[in-house]
Amino acid sequence: MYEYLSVPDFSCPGYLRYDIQDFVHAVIARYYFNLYFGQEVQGHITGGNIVNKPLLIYNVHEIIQKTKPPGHRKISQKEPNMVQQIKNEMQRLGYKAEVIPASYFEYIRQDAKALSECGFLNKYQERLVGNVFNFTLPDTEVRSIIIVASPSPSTVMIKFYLKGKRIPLRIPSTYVDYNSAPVAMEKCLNDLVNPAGYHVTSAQKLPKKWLAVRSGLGIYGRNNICYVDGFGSFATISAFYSDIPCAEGGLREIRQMEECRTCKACLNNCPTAAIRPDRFLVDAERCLTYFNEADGGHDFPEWVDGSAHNSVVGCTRCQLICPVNRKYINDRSETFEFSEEETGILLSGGTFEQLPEELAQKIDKLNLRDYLSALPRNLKVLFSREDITA
Ligand code: B12
Ligand code: SF4
Ligand code: SF4
Repeated sequence: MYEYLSVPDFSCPGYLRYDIQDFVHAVIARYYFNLYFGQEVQGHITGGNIVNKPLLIYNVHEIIQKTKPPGHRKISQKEPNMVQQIKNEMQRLGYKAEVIPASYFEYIRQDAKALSECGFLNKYQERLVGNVFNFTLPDTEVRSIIIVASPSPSTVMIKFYLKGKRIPLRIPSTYVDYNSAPVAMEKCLNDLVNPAGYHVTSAQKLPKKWLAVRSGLGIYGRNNICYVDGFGSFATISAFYSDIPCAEGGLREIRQMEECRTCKACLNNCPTAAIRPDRFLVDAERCLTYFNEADGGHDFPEWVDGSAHNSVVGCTRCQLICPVNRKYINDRSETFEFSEEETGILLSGGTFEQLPEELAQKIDKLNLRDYLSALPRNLKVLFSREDITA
């Protein structure tokens, strides 16, 4: 029986009998099995009965020809001192960090290529992987990539006042610190490494969740979100280029949490069926967040039920229901309020420059500036659930 996570030692990959015989091949095959077919295929890989074997073998061989991933070895303990100092300092500040050598960038690039060729990406994801991410290293000297996870409150509460009613609404984890966390971390890192002559710069255009999982910082949940020990999925992930030397070690395989084997809570609680039972990759074009982060020129599709909406922007359904997250629920106690007048201004859809100063400050503190044009549409649908027509 093929066990995705419980094979304790990959040096005994008896579960793959075909052309895949050695350690490295088995590790890659395991990864691509899951990439292409999702974990539902596990039960089919008994007695050599591989679903769509030709496709798998073809892909595995093609990938082996092009890359020789370093496999699933623990990152070397003999890392240069600075790398260890970074990890220690981040830990001291309540964050978690991993550092991978820039030479591994090629494997990340290959992952991206394999992913875009797997045939399961929708147009949006194809655009992300093909055009939005930038897999070209900057011209400055880059020797390593630092990936940092910082805890984020599970939700932030906002109270809106409208037509004499008080309407409490949520903002999900990671929105309020999406921009501020990388800036704060870049500063901390530079304060630490600059005296030794090293530099750190933000790497916004890298696939951060992916780097977090491949570097060993986190692990996927069925909801496609990255879980970090000590934070659950309530973690903002930031990535940085640096000129700090980093020992070669191992990239981790793409893994899913043990807990997901016997749980489908996120799948069942997803209001738009974006989490699919037949494969791992989330259907991003069905995710509520995809619709409510879009600017106000886009209406919600008719098939999205009114009861699906739950947050000012984004969605909390697949995270708040997760049993692994239970012990990390730490909604931010500070509550933000928007008066009747301020709520009215937000509903009218003005630009940031048109906002009164106090309102502009609140919007910035909540990091909602990028979503200003989305707010009238999002708030109207949420208010209508309270029987208030905005
Ligand atoms: C584009 C984007 C979106 C899009 C598309 C999401 C998507 N899944 O593609 C939309 C708008 C829908 C979105 C929604 C959300 N997002 Co978003 N998003 C991003 C962004 C910019 C890129 C994500 C990406 O790489 N997509 C491409 C797909 C192909 O990558 P992937 O999902 O990792 O795919 C991998 C897995 O599917 C895996 N895989 C495939 N098969 C299998 C099989 C098995 C068994 C396993 C284990 C793995 C596996 O392989 C793929 C490649 O490695 C990142 C920031 C960044 N620069 O990285 C934030 C980011 C991923 N988002 C984030 C968050 C918080 C969210 C939301 C929770 C927001 C919310 N509350 O509403 C939702 C969650 C939706 C969900 N369930 O995934 C955080 C995640 C933090 C974390 N702890 O993981 C990030 C990292 C932002 C940040 N800096 O913190 N997001
Ligand atoms: S809700 Fe269940 S299946 Fe979904 S990520 Fe959490 S443990 Fe995994
Ligand atoms: S964020 Fe909401 S819509 Fe998107 S996958 Fe999670 S539960 Fe589904």
